[in-house]
Amino acid sequence: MARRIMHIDLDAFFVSVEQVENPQLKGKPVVVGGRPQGRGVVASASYEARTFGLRAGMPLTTASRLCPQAIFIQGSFPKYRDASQRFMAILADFSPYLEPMGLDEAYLDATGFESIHGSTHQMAAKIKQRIKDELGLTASVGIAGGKIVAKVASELSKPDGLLEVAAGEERSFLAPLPVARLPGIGKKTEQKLNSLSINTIGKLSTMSLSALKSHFGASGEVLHRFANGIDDREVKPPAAAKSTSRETTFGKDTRDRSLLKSTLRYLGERVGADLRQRGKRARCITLKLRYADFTTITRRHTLAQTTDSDQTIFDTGLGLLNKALSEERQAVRLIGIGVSELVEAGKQLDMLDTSARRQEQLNKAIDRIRKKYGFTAIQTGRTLKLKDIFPEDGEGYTLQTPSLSR
Ligand code: TTP
Ligand code: MG
Repeated sequence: MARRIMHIDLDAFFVSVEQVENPQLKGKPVVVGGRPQGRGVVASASYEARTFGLRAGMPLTTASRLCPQAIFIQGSFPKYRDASQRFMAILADFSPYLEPMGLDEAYLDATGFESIHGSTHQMAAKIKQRIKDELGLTASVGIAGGKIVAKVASELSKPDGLLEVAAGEERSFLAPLPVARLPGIGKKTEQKLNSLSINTIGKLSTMSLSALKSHFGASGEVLHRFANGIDDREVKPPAAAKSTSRETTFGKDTRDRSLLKSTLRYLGERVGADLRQRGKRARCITLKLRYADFTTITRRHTLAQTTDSDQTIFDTGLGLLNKALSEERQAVRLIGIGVSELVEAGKQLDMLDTSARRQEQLNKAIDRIRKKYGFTAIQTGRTLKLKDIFPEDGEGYTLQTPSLSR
């Protein structure tokens, strides 16, 4: 049976959630990302804002210059996470073969579901209707024989679109489109292709495999398949995350060690809470720093024993931070901490080690209080310092990029 793969992506997701909450924002140029003079970037722009050239990833200062009348919203991650969960739950009602990609998009394998809904097209229309009725959001859906063409189709149909590419028509559907439309082709690859006078996907599909490999190495083969509309990748339920991390950009580049430490402590506690909630322990701790000139470094440390303790995450991160700062004189723009090499928590704790046991009990008690009263209800002396710097919203501090603070 020919495969029918759907790609579903919500339109202007963060902005649309804000518009549902506050209908006065509908039909206007709206940006979620932060204050217009802030240092962040546009996370999401309404389609009205896009007519002024605004795009995700654009510095907010540029956005406000191009469109001074735009309404800038800080946003709030928990709200988008909730909407995302409700969106995914609707999709799961239609097919168990579901692969979420980030918050607002997913692939769904609809092969064999035609008879239930009349056609795959009608199934997609029903999905869109439920998203509209229950969330007040519009989605765009692409349908094709494989993931890559389904995704190109949904993007092409935006906003509020529905585009089906008939079986066998994948290659001719892609042919007239510019190469940049093919997912995976970034600015660099696009420029290189254009310099070879390859401007359309059709032209790309006629390039020989050996020529593509000589220009792009191993990814040349993938380019060749995708340009020809060939994509056998299955729709797979997501594997459990293999790592977790938190990071933030400072309002001003800083050399203040005590601020760096406090922020590291706070981010480390969020990572620790995340680990414990998922019943995991980690063996590897990674510190990330971005300096004023945008140079970014990561430093990792592998522990002798796995951990889920805030104290160990912080102590290890602090060791890495002190070492990094002794090697570099520049001010710090961004700091982050993460854990990886995760294992099931189980009973790996060395029970002879009473200090480890005490730490575990302490972390559990803290998690319980936070669950009930919010993350900042209980704090170490170190993170209290952040009170003067970052706003709180009950769920925790709102760091530099509010729409992504979690
Ligand atoms: P997208 O689906 O790429 O963008 P979108 O939903 O805002 O707009 P479109 O109609 O084109 O799909 O990303 C989904 C959300 O992810 C977006 O609303 C905000 C967030 N996001 C960022 O935070 N930073 C980014 O650079 C991008 C691209 C998205
Ligand atoms: Mg989207």
